[in-house]
Amino acid sequence: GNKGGAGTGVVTKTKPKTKKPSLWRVVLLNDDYTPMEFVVYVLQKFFNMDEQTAVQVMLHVHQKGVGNCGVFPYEVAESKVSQVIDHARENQHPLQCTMEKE
Ligand code: TYC
Repeated sequence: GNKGGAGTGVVTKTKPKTKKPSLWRVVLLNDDYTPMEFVVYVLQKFFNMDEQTAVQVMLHVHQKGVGNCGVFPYEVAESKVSQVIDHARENQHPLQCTMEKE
């Protein structure tokens, strides 16, 4: 803002002290092997979706190859991706999950 007032030539810039956390989209990728019901379970368990929404998202990924699970601050998104991949590997499914900046 112009803190000196009109015509003084004094201009100070006010910088916000805190940054908004950047948001990251968590996406699920299709594969030929992970069972549909496993994907539906993952969406309910880790993304708090109701069953109907989870089925819709799973079918979207199955048909289009990729789909949106939600948008979160960086550390939350990172944690979701890890939980999904860990749970998939524990059950020997190749399910892939990643994150992209909003
Ligand atoms: N394509 C899988 C099947 O036919 C189902 C599936 C859906 C897998 C979504 C992964 O992210 C995925 N069993």
